[in-house]
Amino acid sequence: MFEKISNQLKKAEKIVFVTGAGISQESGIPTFRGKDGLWRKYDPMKLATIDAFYEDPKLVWEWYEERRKNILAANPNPGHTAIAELEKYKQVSVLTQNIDGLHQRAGSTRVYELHGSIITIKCTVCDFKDKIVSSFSQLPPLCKCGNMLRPDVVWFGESLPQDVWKSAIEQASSCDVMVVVGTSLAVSPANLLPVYAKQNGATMIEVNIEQTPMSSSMDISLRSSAASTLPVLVSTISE
Ligand code: BV8
Ligand code: ZN
Repeated sequence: MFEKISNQLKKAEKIVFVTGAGISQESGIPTFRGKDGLWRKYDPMKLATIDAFYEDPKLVWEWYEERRKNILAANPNPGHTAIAELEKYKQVSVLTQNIDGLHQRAGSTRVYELHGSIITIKCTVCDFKDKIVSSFSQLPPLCKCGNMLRPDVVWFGESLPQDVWKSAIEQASSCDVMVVVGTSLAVSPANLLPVYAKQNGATMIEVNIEQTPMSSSMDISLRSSAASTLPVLVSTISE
């Protein structure tokens, strides 16, 4: 599977992963655009935008609470654990578009959440921010200051957290190997990260059950699943 680049993999010091909803699919979390896609049932522009939130905060909160319950009941899969395991052998960073926290639960210690986190909430007005520890008695939940709380995620039309985005560009621009896993690369600016890595001469690997716009510019693009492929990648590197 990785024979042709096993030397680059063994020599590599810094490996950066860019992950999307596809890496959590085998944990039972629906992807956005696949056949089981979340957005088959819901219209993304209807729910994952600030306008949608102010138009119908209860509906948007119900969507996130349904997803949060699903995520809390899910477990990391062998794809997540392989990436965490690789930290024993290499310097590893994970630039994830996912808000499910499964990389951290699998043991990864350097995770950049480009689109925020479903287990954190923040106030729409004051600077209150906290982890969600239980379910809410009412939706939308209110802050002590009286204003509505919202999920601490990045909605369409909102910019990514500047510090996270800056670090993500630094990581992508300074890695020896980039592994792009389970993302359709449909959403910007996250989909620029593989371009930064390629521009800086990284060895490019893609693991995705479908073709993506960058498949043809990868050194290796595997049409296979994250949970079955990433453990093979790690054993190739750690041999
Ligand atoms: C910004 C958090 C600017 C919330 C998400 C037109 C109109 C409006 C906006 C735009 C527009 N054109 C461009 C834009 C910009 C927009 C954008 O890119 N839109 C797209 C849809 C065209 N981007 C933004 O708005 C971003 N902000 O640009 O700000 C700005 C600048 C300055 C000042 C102000 C503003 C913000 C984008 C973040 C949006 N939030 N999520 C939530 O999750 O609820 S995006 C959402 O999509 C998720 O984060 C998700 O991760 C992300 C991308 O999807 P993927 O992860 O790639 O998932 P997908 O289902 O698409 O693909 C899964 C892949 O895995 C598939 O290829 C599948 O085949 C594969 N797969 C499936 N199973 C497996 C597998 N692979 C391996 N193994 C498996 N088992
Ligand atoms: Zn407040």
